[in-house]
Amino acid sequence: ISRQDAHLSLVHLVIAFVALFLGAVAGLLQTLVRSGSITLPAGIGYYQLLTAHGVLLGLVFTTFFIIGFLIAGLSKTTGTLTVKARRLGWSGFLLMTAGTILGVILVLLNKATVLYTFYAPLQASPWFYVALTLLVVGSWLSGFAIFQQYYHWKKENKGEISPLLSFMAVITMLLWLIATLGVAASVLLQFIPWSFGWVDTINILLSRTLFWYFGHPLVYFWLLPAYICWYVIIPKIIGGKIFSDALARLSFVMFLLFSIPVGFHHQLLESGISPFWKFLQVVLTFMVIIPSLMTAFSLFATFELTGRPKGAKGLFGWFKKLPWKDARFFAPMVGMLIFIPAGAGGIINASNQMNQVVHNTLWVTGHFHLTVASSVALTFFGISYWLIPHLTGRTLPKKVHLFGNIQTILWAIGMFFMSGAMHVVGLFGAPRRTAYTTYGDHPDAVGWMSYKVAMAVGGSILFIAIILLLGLLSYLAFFAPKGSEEFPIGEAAAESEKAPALLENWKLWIGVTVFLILVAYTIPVINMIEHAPPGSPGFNNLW
Ligand code: HAS
Repeated sequence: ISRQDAHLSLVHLVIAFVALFLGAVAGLLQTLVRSGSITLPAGIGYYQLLTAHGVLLGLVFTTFFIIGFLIAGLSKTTGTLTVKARRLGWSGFLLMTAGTILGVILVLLNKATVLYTFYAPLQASPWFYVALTLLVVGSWLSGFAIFQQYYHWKKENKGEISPLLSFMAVITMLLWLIATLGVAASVLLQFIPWSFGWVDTINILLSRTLFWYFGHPLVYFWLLPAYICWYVIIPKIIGGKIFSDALARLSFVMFLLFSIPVGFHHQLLESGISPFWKFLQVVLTFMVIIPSLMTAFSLFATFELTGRPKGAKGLFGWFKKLPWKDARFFAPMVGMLIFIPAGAGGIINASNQMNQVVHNTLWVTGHFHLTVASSVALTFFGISYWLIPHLTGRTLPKKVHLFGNIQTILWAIGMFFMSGAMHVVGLFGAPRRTAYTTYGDHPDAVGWMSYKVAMAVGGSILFIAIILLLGLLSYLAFFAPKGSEEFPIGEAAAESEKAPALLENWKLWIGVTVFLILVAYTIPVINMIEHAPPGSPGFNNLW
């Protein structure tokens, strides 16, 4: 891609990996504290570290990586960015970076120890909410950059179906834009006036609802770029074709429709929301599982169709024909494999009765370390192995494949111990988000301790894996041999049907999305406003 676009993409990746490092340090320390292995010096708090870990990895690493990757992908598939798109991209980057720096400083100063969900009545410094606003508004500008470039391509190529990657990038950013409206409303209308002291109280139920209106699609904002890699990049790397362009687009459209009106599945144990609306949103949650099942089907089909011409026989003969030594493939593939149990865990969470058992336990923490911190993160690492040298004008040497694969294996082992222990001890009732405690030596809590130690061991292995990753990426950015590394983009199989233009009818899909959101949220939100219990004055002195 052009130097200017490479530069824009690269600056996003730099911030992403700095955040990954800082977030990993906070993660390592908090797991060691929690298991009772260390005590923190200098008045640093467990929840302060947990906030830094969640914000830096869940919000900063992901958002910057995703936008950097999508910008590069768009430049590759639709041509060099227009001046307007590039300007929007840079403005977005600068605002997001300013918000991130301000937010991280406040977390480090212990002025925003509210965890990444910033639930009221926990109250942060008002400037933390201002920082969040900058981050979100900045990301909107980046989204507009992507829309602008896509629109430009469509204008230049009237009547043609857009390149698959650019279509997927538009859906990802559209999803983000619609979802962040919830968090923007909550921050601007509730948190900022309340934390500056302009109003005395806050409607807690409404703020949590607006958070989860955003919080669930947030997880698909993380997932879709990984799916872009699985659908578009992986087929090229394994020497195959995309099974069906139309199926891939349809699954993305379904994510747009069904990933937003489902936030109540995070609030199944929240009083104040009537069971009918929870039921409706659980039904919609089961709808959003379908595009993932379609994705699994499509991936198996791609693997099999690629293996057959290479002589693969029998039901699983294709397995041996996959390029297991290629780090660009291996990391995302392990991510895919992990997504099978991770997705099953999500289906358990979404089932109302089972949610009563797992909600607010370490099981949920285990779930999201398999989904976002394994399937998504490993895919992002796999992308970085070729994207970084592509952007810096270098190549990916053979030995890096080997070390990259060691990195992936270390990650899988670390996660097996950490997330496995979280899942099991969660079923025994161990709550999430608690500092080291034995609850007055209660036998149950004492019984959880060995699992917490296993979590710390897994966390330490993950930390070593991060150091290895950052070493490899620095090598690729600064020291690898000069040259040009391929930006792999797959093509649809010749036998597959062309995607119908209907899939690019944005008015239709945005219309249906808005309709579903209104159905799922209007009455419950009116109820929350009308029957609001006395608001909370807020609590900022907990730690
Ligand atoms: Fe989740 C909580 C339900 C997916 C992330 N989730 C969370 C939280 C996070 C998170 C961060 O219903 C905690 C939030 C907090 O702080 O409180 N989740 C689901 C469901 C899915 C799901 C139904 N979650 C994700 C993804 C995430 C993520 C993806 C991040 C990226 N989740 C919940 C619920 C809760 C929840 C409740 C609230 C719990 C509570 O009470 O607090 C589904 O989307 C999952 C569908 C996935 C599948 C798997 C398809 C498999 C594929 C791979 C195929 C593999 C191949 C390789 C082809 C059905 C596509 C084969 C190769 C060979 C060689 C064999």
